[in-house]
Amino acid sequence: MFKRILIANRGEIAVRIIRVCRELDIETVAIYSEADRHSLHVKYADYAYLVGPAPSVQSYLAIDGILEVAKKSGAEAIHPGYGFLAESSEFARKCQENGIVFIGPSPKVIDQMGDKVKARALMKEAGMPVVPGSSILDSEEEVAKAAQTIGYPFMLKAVAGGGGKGLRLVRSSRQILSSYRAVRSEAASSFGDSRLYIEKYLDRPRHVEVQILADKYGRVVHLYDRECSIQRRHQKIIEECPAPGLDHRMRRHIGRIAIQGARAVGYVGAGTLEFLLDRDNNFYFLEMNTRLQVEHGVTERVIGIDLVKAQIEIAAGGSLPWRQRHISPTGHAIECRIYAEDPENDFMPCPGRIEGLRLPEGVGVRNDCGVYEGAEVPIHYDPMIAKLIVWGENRVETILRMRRALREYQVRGIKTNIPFHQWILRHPRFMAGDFNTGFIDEEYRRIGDEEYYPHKDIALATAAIAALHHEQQRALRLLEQGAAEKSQWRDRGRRGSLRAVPSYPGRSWKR
Ligand code: MV4
Repeated sequence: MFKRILIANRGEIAVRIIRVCRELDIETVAIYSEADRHSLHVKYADYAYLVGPAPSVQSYLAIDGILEVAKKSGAEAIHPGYGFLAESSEFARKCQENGIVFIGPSPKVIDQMGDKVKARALMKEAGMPVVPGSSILDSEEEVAKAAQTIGYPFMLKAVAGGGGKGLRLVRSSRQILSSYRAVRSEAASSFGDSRLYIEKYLDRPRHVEVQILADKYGRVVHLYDRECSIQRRHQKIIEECPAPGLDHRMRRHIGRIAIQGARAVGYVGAGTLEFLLDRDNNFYFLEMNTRLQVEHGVTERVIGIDLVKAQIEIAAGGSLPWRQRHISPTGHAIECRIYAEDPENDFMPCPGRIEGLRLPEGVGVRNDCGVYEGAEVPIHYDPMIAKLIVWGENRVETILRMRRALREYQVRGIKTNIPFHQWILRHPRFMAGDFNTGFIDEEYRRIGDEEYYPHKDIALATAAIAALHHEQQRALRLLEQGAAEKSQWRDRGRRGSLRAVPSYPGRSWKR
């Protein structure tokens, strides 16, 4: 096992990684920018090195400076966290060249999955369903020609894309030229790669992903699925494990398909395969993320496996100690990402000093928090300051518990999106599991409006609930009545009785 690891990241994820290193008796080396001198990850680590000024390009993205610190500090391995250099094949390659273990997959696999056309081709070959699409298109004429096969509307996408950049919906042939120019120049400036392709457009799909783990000896397991559709401008807000609305058969099927995909590319480490689900639950491979994800905690809670520990063990040459049959979901987990931003002012980032901070506690609650009372939230980085992860026996209990935890959450000095979470957790469509990637756009109006609280519209709530089975209807009626405050709550659902409804069957209580 490694004796010392450098964490090439900041905030809550750096703290998360440092914590598990402590448990494994591995020493930790933090890096920090001038804006992060007093940040939490610096206080938690055994050693800490200043790598540069506040802007990420000069600090958390400065590959050579970070490698220099790694060598100077005697770190044997680097954990990149998520964001920053986590999916930089150049960084992974340079780690290798300097005799330092990059905790993640090989540079080759990072490159292959970073090229969306290549990734699609490899996955299609491996038997995965992919959205009908084209190869690389070098001119607007080629786009027009490919559109004749794919049909309208279609998505024009950057080969190097991912996240929300380099992406355009094209509804008719008249839009081809302007879209082509826009996406091409955006791709060139954002990724330094202007290659494009097109895909058939799926209208407001759900975003479901599968977590996998693979060791160096060819063993691959899946850790079930997550629902990640609650997002705004490609920034995820709430994630759940497992995904509501998948029945057992489909859940197993998508997991097996994900393993097949990971095997096909010779994946090693923790990875995530993203899928789009259409209204009929047809699923299509979208892309593979070759890193630990922000939302890994919901999987950890429901599956009972520490993903960061697994990453470190795999990188150190360990073999996976589980077979697929040993891995099963228990109950339900939801994550609310806490952002320093103002939902009343178009979600503007709200950096500043945290004057007061009280985190929720109690049964089923996990806080992955990157800040403390008195800390400054810098403007230079992502506004996500913490994650609140809640577990319950089933989805309903988890929602009730999350509402309770959000009520306990107090942040003074800066604005946060906590009120926005409270609105989502009371929305009838959220409660019913009846949502997709269009949810926020469709439902969010303006905070302060009466309309902002559509859960007050009982007719809408009743309609959403009408589709559900009897026990679930009863549960959701309780939710409607604010059952959080009542103690006589029982989950009388029988195992298996909730298949194909927007809830995962937790273990039921004896009557
Ligand atoms: C799509 C799509 C519909 N059809 N592709 C957005 C981010 C990028 N990584 C892929 N994205 C999408 N690709 C086809 N063919 C809809 C989206 C999309 C989306 C995907 C996942 C999560 C949230 C999303 C929000 C809007 C659009």
